[in-house]
Amino acid sequence: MKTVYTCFCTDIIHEGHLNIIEQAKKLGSVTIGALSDKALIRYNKFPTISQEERIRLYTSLDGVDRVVVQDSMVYEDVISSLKPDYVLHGDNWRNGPEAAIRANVLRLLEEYGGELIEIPYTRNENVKKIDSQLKEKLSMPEYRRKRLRQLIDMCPVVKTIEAHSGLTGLIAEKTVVENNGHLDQFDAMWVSSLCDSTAKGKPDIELVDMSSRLRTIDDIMEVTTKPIILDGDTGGLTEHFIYNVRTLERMGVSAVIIEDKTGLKKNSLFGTEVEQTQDSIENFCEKIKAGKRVQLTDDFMIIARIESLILERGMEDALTRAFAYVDAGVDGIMIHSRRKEPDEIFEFCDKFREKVKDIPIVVVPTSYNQVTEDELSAHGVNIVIYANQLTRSAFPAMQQTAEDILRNHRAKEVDDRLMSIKHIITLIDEL
Ligand code: SPV
Ligand code: MG
Repeated sequence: MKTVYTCFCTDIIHEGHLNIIEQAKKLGSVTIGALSDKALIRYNKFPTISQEERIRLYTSLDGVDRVVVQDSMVYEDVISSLKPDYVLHGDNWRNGPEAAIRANVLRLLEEYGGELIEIPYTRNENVKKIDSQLKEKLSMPEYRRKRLRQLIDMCPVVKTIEAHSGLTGLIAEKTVVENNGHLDQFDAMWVSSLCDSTAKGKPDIELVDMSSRLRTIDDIMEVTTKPIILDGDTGGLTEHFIYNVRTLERMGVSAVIIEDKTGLKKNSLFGTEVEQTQDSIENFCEKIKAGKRVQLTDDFMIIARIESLILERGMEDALTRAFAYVDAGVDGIMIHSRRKEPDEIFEFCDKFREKVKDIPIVVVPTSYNQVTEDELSAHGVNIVIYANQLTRSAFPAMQQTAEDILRNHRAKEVDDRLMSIKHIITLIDEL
């Protein structure tokens, strides 16, 4: 009997999947690959049910003889171990980032005479509705909130990009690239105080108040499903912070990062060029404890950001604070630096990890931007935040366009660098 292989990456079975099984059955014995959690996350399809539940779901389907786990979007391992006569797939992977995966499957099959069979992708109202229901589920507060902790457990590094509007949220949500046959995407969003303030034309000094920050978060939440980490600045007065923790938790924000500064906060990238005051360890620990006390779920995270290296108070001070904040019950430590080299970040992480294994470390490699995610991960980092690059790339592009229109008294000269009208009107999903 011939063997047929097809890979599923879904939490809900609809008629499109049943059609694939129907066609597969006609060709031979059917093996379904259940894409692992790790691979699903990398592929921008965060699971809403566990890997075991997906395996049970696929096994229960009529016509399925066997279910195996496929641990990567690349079919290399599964094809070389199963050597199926046929691989079945919907024809929707011919274009876009998945085309490289398809090309690789064709190459693998050619090596031993296997065949790829493509079935027209089922597009109808029912399938569309199921897809959007899944997306809706992921955007609900109870799913979104816990997703950051799930990602920390499942990913070597949680790749986080800044978002400050619905539009930047969409970029964080939807950008997928193909890289050496693998697909890559961002895992989470950082609602930066710098970029949120800049987008409003205001300085980054806690001038944009919490109501306005919550409005930004809501705009982003409206159009995305990925988890949100809020840059909570200093957290403000403890008496206010506790109310904000409750609000953020209820909205479905996954984490707030508060920095150990007090008084008029200025952006850390100014370093010691401006006057900034670090909070005392005692006060800051009280703020952390108060926040943890009012939190209602186990999902939400309060992360302490240490400014000792920014303020040039030294490594010992940074580590002393880190251990004190851990003792106060914090869920993660962010260590910030504005050096050009990552050495002090590596040193901090290595020394912190000697003592504390299980508290996530967050970093923001803005000034030491040559460092790779792999290098940071090797030093025990869990979350990498690209904190302002979207804003910094958009601003010069917009400014140049404005200048060129003024110079030419018309818009023709800028046209070839603009997104097409056709593209911009399809950027936003219609309901
Ligand atoms: C932000 O993005 O607002 C931050 C990170 O706080 S930094 O600007 O590097 O201080
Ligand atoms: Mg900030």
